[in-house]
Amino acid sequence: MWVIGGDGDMLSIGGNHLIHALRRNVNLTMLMFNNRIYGLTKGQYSPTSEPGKVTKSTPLGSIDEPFNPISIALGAEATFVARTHDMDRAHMQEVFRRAHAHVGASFVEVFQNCNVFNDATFDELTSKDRRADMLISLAHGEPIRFGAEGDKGVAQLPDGRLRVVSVADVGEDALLVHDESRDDPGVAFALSRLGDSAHEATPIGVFRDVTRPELGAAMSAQIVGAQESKGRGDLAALYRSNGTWTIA
Ligand SMILES: Cc1ncc(C[n+]2csc(CCOP(=O)(O)OP(=O)(O)O)c2C)c(N)n1
Ligand SMILES: [Mg+2]
Repeated sequence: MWVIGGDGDMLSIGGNHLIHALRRNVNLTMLMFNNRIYGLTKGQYSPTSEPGKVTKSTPLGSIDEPFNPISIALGAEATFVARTHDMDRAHMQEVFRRAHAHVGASFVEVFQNCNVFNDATFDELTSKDRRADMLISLAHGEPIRFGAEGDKGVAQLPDGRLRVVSVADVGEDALLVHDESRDDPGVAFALSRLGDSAHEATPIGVFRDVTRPELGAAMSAQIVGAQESKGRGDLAALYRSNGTWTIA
């Protein structure tokens, strides 16, 4: 089952449902189209609008700290977390295909332009001429490297933070090797904090892909187990069991 929503729907209006669907690993493929605005209702600020954003509901500029959707998903114990963007159909298809193949909850943030109410919000990252230098494409098992000439990369500092580096300065061996399957979400979280604005190099691709029992299967197994050990339930007997009272 696919769940398609916006940044407003999934992080604000239905934010509670998103985090618990992720935590419980419900078998849903969730695509969150992030245009950093409430588009359908004609241009109010959203949980991903940048500080200072002037909209119809923030005429003096937003004073809210925005959410980072990938950080939220990782913090909510999501088992599959990825990001793609609307200017690269091949990348989008591949990420959607992998999200759908994942068993359990998968969350995909899609950077999406809203040409009516928030035009060009991701242009610095996704436009054809900027993409190579501004999007850090994550590939499992490979050193994280990007730039038109492959001259930039991501390295981990001794204190755990990640930093964009020049490969010529640090050498290829110093680059972080991407591993989607790390049990600990710490490195994926640090990756989600890289480029935490639309003006800095920003990772795209799969941040995390791990296996955990999916809610529906786990619940079915529990019911089958209960039936095997206790026999079929008797609803009428349950109604008349101890916890009932007669109100005079
Ligand atoms: C519970 C609830 N509150 C408010 C609305 C009204 N509403 C419909 S769409 C929307 C904003 C959606 O913004 P977003 O999810 O970012 O989607 P976009 O239109 O930008 O793609 C709102 C507030 C609603 N449909 N349901
Ligand atoms: Mg929106």
